[in-house]
Amino acid sequence: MRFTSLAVLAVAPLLAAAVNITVQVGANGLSYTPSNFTANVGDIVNFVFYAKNHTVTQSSFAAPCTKFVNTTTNAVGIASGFVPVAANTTGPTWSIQIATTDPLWFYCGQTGHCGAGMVGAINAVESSTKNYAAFKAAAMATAGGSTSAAPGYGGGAGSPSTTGTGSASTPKPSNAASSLGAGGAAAALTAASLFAGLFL
Ligand SMILES: *[C@@H]1O[C@H](CO)[C@@H](O)[C@H](O)[C@H]1NC(C)=O
Ligand SMILES: *[C@@H]1O[C@H](CO)[C@@H](O)[C@H](O)[C@H]1NC(C)=O
Ligand SMILES: *[C@@H]1O[C@H](CO)[C@@H](O)[C@H](O)[C@H]1NC(C)=O
Ligand SMILES: *[C@@H]1O[C@H](CO)[C@@H](O)[C@H](O)[C@H]1NC(C)=O
Ligand SMILES: *[C@@H]1O[C@H](CO)[C@@H](O)[C@H](O)[C@H]1NC(C)=O
Ligand SMILES: [Cu+2]
Repeated sequence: MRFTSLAVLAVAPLLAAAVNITVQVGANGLSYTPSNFTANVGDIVNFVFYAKNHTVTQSSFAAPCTKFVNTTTNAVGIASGFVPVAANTTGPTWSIQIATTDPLWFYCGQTGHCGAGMVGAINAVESSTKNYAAFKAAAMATAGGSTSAAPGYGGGAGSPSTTGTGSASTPKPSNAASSLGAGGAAAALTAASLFAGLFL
């Protein structure tokens, strides 16, 4: 019994309390602020959208400006869809919950923004060749991010800035992170509730 108690005590400090992390989208030009940070499993990342018409779309290190799709499972990455926000105003918040500490790469799907360096990474490993600086450099080496205009899922009816309604055909997010909620349409609806709450 004593052993069991000690084991629990030894593990407990590893279970850091989940925290909220705020990322400003487009508050400082074509960039995320912060754009390169760590997060623990369970943490919530709140993306606050600023003026213009940006996205947060998951990609991969290999293809920084292309929407991530797992070719084995067909699961797609996280994607906010386009979020138009009027000049000098602050738009809605879109949230994800971190599900693993694997690196999560993302970019803005608006034409030209990824190629201008509007990318971000969560839990990129600095000592790896696949670090944030290398990712951003690769993004900026793409042809102006021109392959990136397609919105991720949620870009249409799921856009948080308009109706906020989830699409029934919303694909399941990859396991790197999840929109708040259980995934799939349920996640979209949960996100919709969050957005509705912010607007009303
Ligand atoms: C953390 O973010 C979630 C989702 O945006 C929000 O519901 C919650 O109130 C936030 N918690 C704190 C302590 O700010
Ligand atoms: C695709 O999904 C499978 C099954 O969940 C997983 O093992 C694999 O690592 C995923 N591939 C990528 C590139 O994330
Ligand atoms: C936001 O950008 C997308 C992609 O360029 C475009 O289809 C959409 O009409 C834009 N929304 C607004 C309100 O400008
Ligand atoms: C936004 O604010 C800037 C600086 O205060 C101002 O020059 C600009 O006219 C404003 N734009 C709009 C659309 O209100
Ligand atoms: C990215 O963040 C890591 C810490 O998480 C830091 O060591 C590294 O210098 C950052 N890289 C850039 C290019 O800002
Ligand atoms: Cu953008």
